[in-house]
Amino acid sequence: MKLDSLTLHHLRMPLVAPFETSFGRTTERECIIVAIQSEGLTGYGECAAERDPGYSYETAGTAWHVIRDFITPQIMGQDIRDVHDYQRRVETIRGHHLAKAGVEMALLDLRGKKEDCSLRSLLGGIRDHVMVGVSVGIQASSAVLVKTVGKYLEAGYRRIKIKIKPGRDVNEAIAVRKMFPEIKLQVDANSAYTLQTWQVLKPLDELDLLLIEQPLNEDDIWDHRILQREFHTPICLDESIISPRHARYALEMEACKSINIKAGRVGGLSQAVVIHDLCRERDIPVWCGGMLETGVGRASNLALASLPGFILPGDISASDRYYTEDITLERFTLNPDSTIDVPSGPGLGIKIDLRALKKYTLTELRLDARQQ
Ligand code: OSB
Ligand code: MG
Repeated sequence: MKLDSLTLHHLRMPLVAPFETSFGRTTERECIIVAIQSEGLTGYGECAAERDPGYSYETAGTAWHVIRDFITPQIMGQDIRDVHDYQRRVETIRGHHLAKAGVEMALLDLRGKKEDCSLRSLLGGIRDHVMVGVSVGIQASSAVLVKTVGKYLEAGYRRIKIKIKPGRDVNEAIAVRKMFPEIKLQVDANSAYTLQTWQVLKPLDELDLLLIEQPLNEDDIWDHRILQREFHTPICLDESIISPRHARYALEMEACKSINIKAGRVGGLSQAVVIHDLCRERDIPVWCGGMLETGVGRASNLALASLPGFILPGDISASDRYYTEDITLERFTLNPDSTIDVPSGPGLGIKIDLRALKKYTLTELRLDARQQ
């Protein structure tokens, strides 16, 4: 596949409601959309790096720099055979997984379009619709949280995740569990606790939660092992798993009983599939995480979640949970059984709304093969 040019779009899109986690509050989401042109076709990818280095050290700014100055020169004007070829070329760039993943997604969309094959098939997906849930940010009070959760349940979501942080944890979870005794419920701390402060979370173990996501720091895989021994509830790792190697470490250490797989965090869909396979061999259930993606990243998440090992509901909600206007012509909707259909068209199976893309683009940069 000979690559002719690559265009970067730095986007800022208003969320339907602010999204608050232990690391901050987002009202307008930023990301980088990557468009790769090759032999008359265009492949799109979404780099989920946010404005601030809260969830990850990467930001939209660092991703722009790394894609423009380091990734693009490795691939532009070149014949890229497949994702393994791509991964080999970017191997010398340390870290910056969100940046690498955004470009890989565009390459896979291109390949699917060239071969008239859906991303789902390219990845080895087996489902045409996937179980989903909703990730609810920290609300003004536990009463507001209970109301917000009720609204999502009414909309048809059958799995709820609530964000927690010190001072806003056990009480929130108890309030939701009391009002909705039967629902599938889980919590996500986004690294807000330590081995010194985790004890306050102990009552969570009595709430019949599906899992407790990333209570400790990104580089605390060993400490998560210590914590998992204190809880019956499965610990699930998100931030800590940045590669197939880290997944293996966590599983060998018994630091968790589940992994939230995000293609961005692990350097691309190809790496996400490797982690999926590793977990499947060991009967470790995985699920697909989200990062408030546009329709581009959402299509990719749906394709990934269609692999057989994704047996827990993913953080992939309907488009209207995030944006009143999206950059894809398709809008993803929730089916009555709390599933969303996996796109079946070539590549990501979506069409870009070029007018909306332009509307939300802060900066655009085209890099041609000749300039490299
Ligand atoms: O920790 O899973 C997370 C959003 C941004 C960054 C990190 C996380 C999240 C979410 C939202 O929980 C998931 C979604 O609905 O996209
Ligand atoms: Mg998380």
